[in-house]
Amino acid sequence: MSAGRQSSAGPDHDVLVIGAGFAGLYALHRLRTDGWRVRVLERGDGIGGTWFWNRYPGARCDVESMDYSYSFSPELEQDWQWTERYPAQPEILAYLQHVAERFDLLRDIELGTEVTAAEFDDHAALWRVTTAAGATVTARYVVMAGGNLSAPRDPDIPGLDTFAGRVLHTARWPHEEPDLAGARVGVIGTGSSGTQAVPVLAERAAHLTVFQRTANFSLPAHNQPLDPEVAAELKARYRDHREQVRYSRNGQLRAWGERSALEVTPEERDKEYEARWQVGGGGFIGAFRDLLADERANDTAADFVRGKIREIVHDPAVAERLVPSGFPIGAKRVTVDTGYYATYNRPGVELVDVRADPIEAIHPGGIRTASGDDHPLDVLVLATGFDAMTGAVLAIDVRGRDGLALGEKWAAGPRTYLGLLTAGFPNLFLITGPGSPSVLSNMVVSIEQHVDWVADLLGALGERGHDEVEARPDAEDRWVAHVNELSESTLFPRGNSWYLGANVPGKPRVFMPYVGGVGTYRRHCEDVAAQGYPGLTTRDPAAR
Ligand code: N01
Repeated sequence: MSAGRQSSAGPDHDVLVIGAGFAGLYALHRLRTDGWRVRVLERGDGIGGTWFWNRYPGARCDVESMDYSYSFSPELEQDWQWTERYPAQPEILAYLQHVAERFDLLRDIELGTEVTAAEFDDHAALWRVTTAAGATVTARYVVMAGGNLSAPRDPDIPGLDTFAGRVLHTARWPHEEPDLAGARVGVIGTGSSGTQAVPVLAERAAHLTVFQRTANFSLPAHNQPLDPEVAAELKARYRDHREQVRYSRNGQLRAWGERSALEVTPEERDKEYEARWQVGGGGFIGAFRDLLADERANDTAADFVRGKIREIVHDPAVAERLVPSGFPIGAKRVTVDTGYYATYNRPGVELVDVRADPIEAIHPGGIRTASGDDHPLDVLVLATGFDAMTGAVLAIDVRGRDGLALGEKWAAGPRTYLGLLTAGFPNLFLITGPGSPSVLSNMVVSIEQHVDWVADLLGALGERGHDEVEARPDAEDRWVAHVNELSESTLFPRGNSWYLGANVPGKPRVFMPYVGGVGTYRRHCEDVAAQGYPGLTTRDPAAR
């Protein structure tokens, strides 16, 4: 379908896309194919978004490679050969580079261009976007494609800036790999990034100290080379597979258990858990239908993983420190690792429980804890996470109708319609925004769905001869209530997770992703479009 450009006069561009990761690249391709004049602004010096920045040792996706890839081009998906079951960061980045070259995207991307402000001009119905270099560009529409996990957080620990050695954040890892040979390395943080980095850092460093505040549940990836026969078999039915994935629960075809964990015998339960543990990956959490809904059911899965930790880790005292407690498995994102727990059996690897013995200060030579223990370090790795879901958008001073600041509108938590638009901010689209499945899904599947929905909406607007679109406040209120109601029926809000904003002091505690599932959500969005977008108001330029 070709919407065609709306006007050659007026704004500099029809659409400005902010971010050149998976979302921005596909947005550029799709919208440009539809005939719009599109420009992408990217703060990094290269494309790839998350996969440009997060190049720490061990960085790997926890979605299988043949699913963590675009589906929009049957030729692309046939031509590209993944080499491992779970793709490592360099391979994903190479894939995105290939996509950018293959679809001639680079000519419309401005690298090293950080957007600092975006203001809607009510009178002209266009966005005025300002960059850190002080340039201003205008566009009719803005697509926020900056990602859900792209505003890294440094820990608020006294003395961090006094450390004499090198400080590295997993999400700002240097392009030239640091030489850690002979170094005493400390890692703060044991979420997905820390859990992936620790086993590799342990191999490279002379001594590794891991500072753990919350023990997390981690599942083995069982990563392996991708069997060419398995890949060929999937490629033979890729189209059909992709269609099923689009209507699946989380953008991956997993076997979701239909039974309750409480209606089977303990032996049957453990057999199922063991089978899934051996397969590897996040599918473990789908073993029974109620693991994320019923605390007693959840306890059975949590206990199984606790047993595994005690089995793997030789020193019982270390094992006990690694055993998570106090929150349901899955309420904080489970991590998927390669040899994480076994790393603590290596000589020269130390685990410090900083909940029991909090970090008091970082000093030039290392880290001192409240008990007075001192940990001398040459390199400090921060795996301390992100201001998730809203951080990247709110880092930009976004002002909508009548100068309303997005930060002000979202002061008590993000409010969106479908996770795609927010009332008072016309012609602004959020790709995988809060209130959509986003981080609870295979991001590539959700990104393609959002970009296609926005592109179809712009096409429909063009057909109406309109060039302004905005979420209706009543539709937004209903959507926010629906998203909240769904999350309250699960165990998700019981973890102090970044899903809730709990990792950022002062951030409102609102469970941000939509938990109803990718397929259900997609059908809802399709219905909205089929009904002519009843939750949106559109405007005719002649009325201005
Ligand atoms: O960040 P996190 P992440 N003192 O927020 C600790 C995706 N991802 O970068 O739990 C001491 O999960 C903090 O402790 P606590 C994935 O969605 C995917 O690891 O707050 N510790 C926690 O242990 C993931 O969930 C992949 O008590 C401090 C850690 O730092 C998301 O990104 C790979 C502290 C932060 O963990 C974020 O993961 C990587 C302090 N002051 C990331 N401040 C894959 O696809 C924070 N912490 C596999």
